[in-house]
Amino acid sequence: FLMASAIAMTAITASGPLATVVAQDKPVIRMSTPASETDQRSVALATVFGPAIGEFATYQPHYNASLVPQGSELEAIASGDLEMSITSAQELANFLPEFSIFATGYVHRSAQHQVNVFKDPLMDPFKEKVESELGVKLLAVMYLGKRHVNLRFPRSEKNVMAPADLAGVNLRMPGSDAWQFLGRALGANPTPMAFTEIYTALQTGSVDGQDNPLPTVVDAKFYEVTKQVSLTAHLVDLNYVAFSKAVWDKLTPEQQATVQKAAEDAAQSGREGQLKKEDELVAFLKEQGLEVYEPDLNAFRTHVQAQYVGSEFAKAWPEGVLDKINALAD
Ligand code: KDO
Repeated sequence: FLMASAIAMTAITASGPLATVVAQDKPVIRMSTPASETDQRSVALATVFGPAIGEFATYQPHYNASLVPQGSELEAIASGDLEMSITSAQELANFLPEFSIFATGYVHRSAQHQVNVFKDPLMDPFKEKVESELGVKLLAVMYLGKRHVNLRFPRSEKNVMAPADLAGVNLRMPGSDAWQFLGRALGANPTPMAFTEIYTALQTGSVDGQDNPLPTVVDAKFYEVTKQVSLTAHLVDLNYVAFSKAVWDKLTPEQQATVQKAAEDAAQSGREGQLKKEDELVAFLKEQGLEVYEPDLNAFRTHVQAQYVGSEFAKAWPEGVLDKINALAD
């Protein structure tokens, strides 16, 4: 960007094409997500991350998967068609199977536990592999929230207290193996589907339910087309702030430090916003007429954990990492 400022200085006295070169020279950081503009992660990135890097780069968010379809963001970054996304461990596991450990039911216990894990040295080999194999830097961990089972049926028709109660329930889960496995481990019949299609699928009954944290149930208005939430908390879910390594490598060390801090600050702000909403929204959902209740958590935890033992996923986990994660629980 030294060059950019040299051009900029020339441009003060120049006009025409050179001025255009200057305008384009500040890199545009396109961020694509299936999330809406009002999602807490989107809000945090737009209000904290974007302004913090504004001096040397332009943050350009694309919501509702309008730029890149859900699940294709990492390939888009690798091929230079995208600079940033909020990716999931499940998406990373498509390329690097060991990431399924962070997508496993009942492993992370809380938002703070996610931060402890992300900052621990256990994470270094994971981060390095994402960089060297996918050309992506994982800058920070964002809190999505505790995922619960959200169904179209009233509780009188389907009372979800234990995994057996989900037998035959057509549960929309995001479209990757790690997600589908989790759906089956819960006892349901998982159906892969993009996030942006859920509302209509619930409305028309082509699925019986979906799983997401309460802030998403409210933000995406799923409560308008569902009748109950069983608070299974089967996944304390996260996203990573994913940034193009090719773009990163062109930044000065000062700019890199600014981007790093901006991502961490945005993640912190988003985490606070999301936790606050999770607390408040049970009451809101009840006001909307939904039944919100706690199932037998022990039954769910035991059943889900048992499905992972000896699974193809567990075989990909590096030795000792699960114990380290467990030891970092707050
Ligand atoms: C979803 O598709 O259910 C999911 O919650 C998966 C997450 O990894 C994340 O991509 C999220 O959707 C989107 O950001 C929309 O909130």
